Amino acid sequence: MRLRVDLLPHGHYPDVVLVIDTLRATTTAVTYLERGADALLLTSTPEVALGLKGEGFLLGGERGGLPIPGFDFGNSPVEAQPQNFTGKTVVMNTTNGTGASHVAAQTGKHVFLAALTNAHAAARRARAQATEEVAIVCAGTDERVGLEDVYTAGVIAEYLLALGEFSIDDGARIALTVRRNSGNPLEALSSSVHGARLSNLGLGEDVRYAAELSTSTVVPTLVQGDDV
Ligand code: 3SL
Ligand code: MG
Repeated sequence: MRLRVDLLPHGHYPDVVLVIDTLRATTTAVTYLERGADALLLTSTPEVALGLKGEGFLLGGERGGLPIPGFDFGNSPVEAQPQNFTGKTVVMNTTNGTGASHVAAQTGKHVFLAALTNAHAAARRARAQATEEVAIVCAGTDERVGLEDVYTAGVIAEYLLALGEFSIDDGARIALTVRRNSGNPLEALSSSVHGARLSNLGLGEDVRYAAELSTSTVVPTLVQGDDV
């Protein structure tokens, strides 16, 4: 079995893919489902999301970290946490996370969303489904590598290596090295460029929430349907 970590999304994924956007899209996605959402729809643009607004659909997303006009929610797990989304589909559009998911879904056989909050469960699901490769794909920010995503990839890689034999690529070695040398999750996320940017926007609570390790067993699964 191969374990591969892509520091940014690209390429062909033949088997299982775990998409990571720890700050904040995949962390928020886990929270929506934990809080009862029936499903998530990840759209290609905010306009597509706005076109779906109506009965049974709630819109969540951001640009520049801030809520998109016309959307019901930003991209904040702390905002989502006290809500009840039972009976609702949450339509998400974010700057990097939803796009990375679309890249993975083009070829991946089984595509899951992963974060620190569901790291253990995501690793177990990936190991159970994979027949040849687990690819961990970091969303990054504006096509630049994000420490928070690589750190999370390293955490999940550690869990996977404890679950079975893998041959690992250089991306996985880098992620494991980052995980071992960047302190605890909150230290790592807080010291990242995007973590600092969110804190400057007054969203430091989201960074703290996203740094909680394996608090959830929810693993969002991408189901490919009509192109949205
Ligand atoms: O880039 C994304 O998809 C977002 O998760 C970024 S933010 O943390 O919501 O600003
Ligand atoms: Mg991000």
